Amino acid sequence: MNIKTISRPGSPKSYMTCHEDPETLHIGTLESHAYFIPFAKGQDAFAEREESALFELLNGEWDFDYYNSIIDMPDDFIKQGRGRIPVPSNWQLHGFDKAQYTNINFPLPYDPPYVPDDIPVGVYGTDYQYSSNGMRRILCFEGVDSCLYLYINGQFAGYSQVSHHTSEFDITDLLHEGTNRITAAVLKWCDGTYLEDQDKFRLSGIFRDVYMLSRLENRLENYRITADDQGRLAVCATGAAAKLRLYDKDRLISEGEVSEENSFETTVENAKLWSAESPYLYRLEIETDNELIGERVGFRKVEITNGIFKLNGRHIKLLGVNRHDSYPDTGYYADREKMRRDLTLMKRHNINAVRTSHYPNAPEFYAMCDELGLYVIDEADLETHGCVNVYNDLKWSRENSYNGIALIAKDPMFKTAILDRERLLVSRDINRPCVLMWSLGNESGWGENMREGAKLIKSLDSTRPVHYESTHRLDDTSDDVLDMVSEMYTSTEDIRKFLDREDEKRPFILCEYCHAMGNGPGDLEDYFEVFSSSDRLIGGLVWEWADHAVILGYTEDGKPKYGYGGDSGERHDDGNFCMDALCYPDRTPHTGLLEVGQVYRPVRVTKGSTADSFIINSQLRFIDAGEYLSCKWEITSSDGKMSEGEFNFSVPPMGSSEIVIPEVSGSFEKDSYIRFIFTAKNGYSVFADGEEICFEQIKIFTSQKAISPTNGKTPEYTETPLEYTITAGDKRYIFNRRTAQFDGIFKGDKNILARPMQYNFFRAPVDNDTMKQDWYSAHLNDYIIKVYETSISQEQGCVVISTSQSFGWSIHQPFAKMQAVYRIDGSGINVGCEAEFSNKVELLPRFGLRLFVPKDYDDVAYYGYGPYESYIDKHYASYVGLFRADIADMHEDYIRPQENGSHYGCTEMSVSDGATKLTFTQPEGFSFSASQYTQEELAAKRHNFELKKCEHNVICADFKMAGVGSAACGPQLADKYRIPLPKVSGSIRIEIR
Ligand code: IPT
Repeated sequence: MNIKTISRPGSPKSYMTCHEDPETLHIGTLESHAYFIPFAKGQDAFAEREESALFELLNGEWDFDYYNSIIDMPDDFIKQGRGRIPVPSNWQLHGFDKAQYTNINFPLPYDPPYVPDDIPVGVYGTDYQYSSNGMRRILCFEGVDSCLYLYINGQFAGYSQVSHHTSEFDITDLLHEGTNRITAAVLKWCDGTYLEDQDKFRLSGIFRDVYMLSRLENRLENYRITADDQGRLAVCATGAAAKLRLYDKDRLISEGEVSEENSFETTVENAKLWSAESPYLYRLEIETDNELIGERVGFRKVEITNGIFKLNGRHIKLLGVNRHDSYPDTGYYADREKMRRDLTLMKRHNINAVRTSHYPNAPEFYAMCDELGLYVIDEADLETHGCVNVYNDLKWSRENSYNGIALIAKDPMFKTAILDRERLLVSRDINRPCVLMWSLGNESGWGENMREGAKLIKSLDSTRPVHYESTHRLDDTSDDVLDMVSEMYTSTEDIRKFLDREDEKRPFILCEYCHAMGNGPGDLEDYFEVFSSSDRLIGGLVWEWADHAVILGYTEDGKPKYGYGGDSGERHDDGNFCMDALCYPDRTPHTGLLEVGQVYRPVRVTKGSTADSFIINSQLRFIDAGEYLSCKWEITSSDGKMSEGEFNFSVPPMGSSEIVIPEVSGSFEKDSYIRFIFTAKNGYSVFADGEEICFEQIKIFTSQKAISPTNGKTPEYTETPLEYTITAGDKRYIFNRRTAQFDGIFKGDKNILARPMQYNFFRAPVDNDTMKQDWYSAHLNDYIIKVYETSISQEQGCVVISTSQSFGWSIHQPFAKMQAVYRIDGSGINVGCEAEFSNKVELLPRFGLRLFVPKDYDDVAYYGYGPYESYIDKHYASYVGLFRADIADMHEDYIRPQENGSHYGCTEMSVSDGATKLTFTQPEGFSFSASQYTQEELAAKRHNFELKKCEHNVICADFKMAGVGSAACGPQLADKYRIPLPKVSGSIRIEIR
């Protein structure tokens, strides 16, 4: 049913014919131009835009009518106004319609340019007071999903789509003195929806600021600023002529005029250049007859020479992150405070680049990146990912089936729309120094339309390279118009292979890597190492910045209950794939972000040429790290701190400098480490002076290793057919011969074991454990024990129990067979075991012991990687030290519960109830976790707020724990982070004191 046939001719509804017409993208809008906000003369043009006398913010409560279907929207919808909604917002977060989380799949039938007849519509209305003063009124929407029909006093004023772009309407001719009615009918879907298939909650409405500008008919329409690394500034303009004044802080350094005929050019001697490390900005005042505009200018040059990406003549690495506009409370809306919070948090974790995945952000975002110093990959509002499933038949084995993604990229129907999106991107953000490259979009395949898009961008801006991940295509359209090769989730080995390619001279970027879903990523340092191996590698951007969530309600203690795909009753959804980030939805850092902060650190320390010397290697490209960083050091062992000191240093950009710490040559008995702790000074980045930025820990002494010798008097034992009882002073052990498990470990008459001590092969799958089904099939989580043999004897001061057993379930052979020996002495047990796993276990998550202890065993102390959760491949934010924690604080509260809180590289761990202490030691290192939740509970629940605490505390002492990797959307866990199979042995000492 066409909208035309259901509405009265002449009614406002009869104008609604654009949203299924891919050639009609904007009606009544001004030509797109560089973003700026004019101020009145005499004002401070560098103030926040709300200060401008020519700017009226129209945000606030608007009238709102929601219709499930455009068909049911009455002809006189303009006169309605029953409900209210905040502008900006997304209507799904205000009780209308529901949020849908879909990643790749289109949220509507693929039938372009058509969309379903029953399109949900939100009709927004507000009043605007007008009194004529010779100025035009320009109504600006910075973001509306998916399109809007605009009416002023009931008269059709225009139409626009492209959700993440500014649409400006000169509405003056439709205004009358006094109260005027602005109505925006926003449709949930339009033909543009096929081009906005980004992996996100699908939300609708006016989601960015709305404002009115008052400007003269003859006005400055657009201007272009270029400022390079030689201090050359050029400004050209269209519309009115303007006077220009360039300031360095408050000092006027150059002035002149620009007009349509004459551009302005000047050279600043010894210009201070802009970079993420030193985001120096000059101020340019642009003055016309009645307006003043404040621009911040950064002198810098981006280039690619000989396959090397450079800023200001130096190769830089982008150590970045992908960021979506996504907030549980405000949906797609990021106000200035939220943007600043995100960007500051990035800077605090040494991130230097952000890709605006996968659409342009609000204009003010870029001003903040200029100011704070972040390199931006600015991406067009374009993703057609769902074509993958449209094009392909159901046989997923088909070779190159992913190429179907390029369906729209080569479809002439969408050429105009794709070019429109590229033009809008460049024209709005062209003056921003932070934008180092343009990105054509995401996951839309390669084809003629994309090629034309790249060419268009190059014609609009020759000063920045063009980025796009063009891997998949349906024809042989060349991608030689792209300035770099971009891939996502490529393994480190394949990146190394790229470097060997003879046929490819362009640099390489990983526009997405280290999928940070849940407990991960575990391969950041490996990627950093590869990035550092060649200047042909531009670097990479972690996927992604913040978990996307909706708030389902609140817990009794007032915490939001976060929901994800499937929690809103969607027709189809992609579950928790939107929880794949470095921050929780409220921007509390995941431990993954702490890892990023450490891996992306500005300085690294390595051992020097003599035993007591070290080399500080700077990762910075433009500033002397010593000017902004101080260093403290401390030498520690499991006995604590042995010496400490501090020093200042100087290290040229990308250079190194050697320092000597004589204390390192002292004599040590135990494993000893030196830790260099770098703190900020002289206002480094966003850090407060004295604040810790990063550290480096280096082992300086390795002691001889031996499990502690046996202690005390030889214990006594008794045996029955089903049980061994061992007595050692006030300790008593009950060993169950039927299960080959200790049922009891008594100190006095108190049993420390609330359940039998068991072997543990399972962990609550982390999101990256993509092989978890194999674990369930093998029944690693709920095995049956078969005991072949048990024996007991007294040997060398110990009681020795030997067992032979297996672990399995129905259907298959046992997944593991094991021989174990327990040597019990006066103060504890030395556990030793050797297991051989069957072909049903390809990747073993863990191998260790699990003990359930009474609740009052809650005081945990350990010597190993802390204070954060740590794994073999995810321990860079942690260091080896002595830590103490309450068990309640050792849980990392992932929204979809999963394995968490482990500590890697421990040589000792103890848990105590204040009177008795249970201590585990293994000088070669082990992992442990101490938790109030069982792995079964963590594995079973979809949300953190559903978790029930176990009636006991759960101690897992793991001989080995597999790495966490980033396989949810990346390469499989590297061999070096797996538990080597099929034969694995484990040993640990357990003492009871
Ligand atoms: C990649 C997308 O580009 C990104 O938007 C996000 O969806 C990510 O995956 C998964 O979280 S595409 C992937 C199929 C390689």
